[in-house]
Amino acid sequence: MSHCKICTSPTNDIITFGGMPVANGFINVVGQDEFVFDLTVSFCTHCFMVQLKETVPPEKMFNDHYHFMSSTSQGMAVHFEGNAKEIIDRLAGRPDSFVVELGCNDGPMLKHIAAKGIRHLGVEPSGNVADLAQKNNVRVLKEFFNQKTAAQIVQKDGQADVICGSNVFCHIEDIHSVFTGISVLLKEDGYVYFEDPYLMDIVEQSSFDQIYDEHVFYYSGLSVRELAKRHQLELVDMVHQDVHGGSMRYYLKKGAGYTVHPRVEEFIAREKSLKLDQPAGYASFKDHVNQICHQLRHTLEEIKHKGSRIVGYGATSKSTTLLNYAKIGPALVDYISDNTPYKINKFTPGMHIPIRSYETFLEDQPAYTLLLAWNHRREILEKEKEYRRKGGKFITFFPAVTIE
Ligand code: DWN
Repeated sequence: MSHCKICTSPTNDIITFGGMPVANGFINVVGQDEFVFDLTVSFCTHCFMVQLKETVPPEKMFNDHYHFMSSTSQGMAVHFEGNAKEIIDRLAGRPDSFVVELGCNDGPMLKHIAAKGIRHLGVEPSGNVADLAQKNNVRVLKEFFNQKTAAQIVQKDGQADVICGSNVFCHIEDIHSVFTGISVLLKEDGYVYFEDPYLMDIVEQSSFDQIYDEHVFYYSGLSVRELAKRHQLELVDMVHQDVHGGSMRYYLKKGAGYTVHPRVEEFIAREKSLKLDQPAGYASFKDHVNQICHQLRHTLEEIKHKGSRIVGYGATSKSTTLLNYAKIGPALVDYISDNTPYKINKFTPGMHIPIRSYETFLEDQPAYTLLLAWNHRREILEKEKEYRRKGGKFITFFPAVTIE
């Protein structure tokens, strides 16, 4: 029996994927040692948090060889610029404001804050991406964020008007230390926002590839409201984001008694109508996941049987779960094209599919392309109009396998 990382109550398992390598553990040579852990997701009936049962030490995931760069997607660049604009608008009229972003990656959001001359700090433990942020004129502290780092920041820069994080809060197992840090760092009238993949989207689409080592928590309005209360914060708004397969942005303020936007109750009511506050809401998830894996393997095998070639598009972190659980390797997918220089000529964790440059894909024009970066579907289909015009087809798989 395992216990909730938030409230220590016993948890119920939702699905087990078995032994899984770390999602960004791309290897240089096949045969190289790979760290494997048991990937299981569980649910706490007491505080409603969906979470990984076994976790990987943060240093094994976020280090000087982190493979994911936020700026690889044009769509996300636009999204982060929008986030920066919202902060700039909200801070208008507040003198000498200070913005802190946790996990700023290579700086796609903070570079816009920096360009406006607003005081800011990115807290980023992955040294290689932090260096890139600095090249974008972003001020960075290369550390994990917690109470101690928060106190250091306050001593040097004072308290923050805004503390934010995109695709970061769900990565941190010791989330209590982050919230304790927030209570130290945030001004009384400041606000926090964070956005992460939304549990309701994951359950509704069965998008199980969002489940991997880096994603320790799968947040909902139900769980965030409880977590916030424990740290004397109030969930005051929720805004759905059409990125990364469906994300939710949560806004929190210090204390209680604020006017809470009616959207919060509406989202929580929808979550309850799907029974995400009880084990019944997760009962069919495993069957849906297994159906998708079966259908996808069958589709790929049929295509290969007919003599066509398949390549992958986007060596995503999330595809580690899909490829390993559905047992999709180089016998089905020749290679995966990716635009991250750091990933080229490496092999995917566990299934060892080679990664090739985008130029390879363009020259190759394979008949079928498995869209592993399905969360960037709109952007990629737009970019690959010519490939499709010439007859190339994309295969997607959530909520069901589709060829388009
Ligand atoms: O939370 C996380 C999310 C936000 O980012 C992290 N834990 C790690 C990472 O997850 P991911 O690797 O699954 O994210 P993406 O954004 O789905 O990765 C897209 C991959 O596809 C990148 O390697 C870049 C590549 N790509 C490409 O080759 N051509 C992406 C686009 C849009 C393209 O046109």
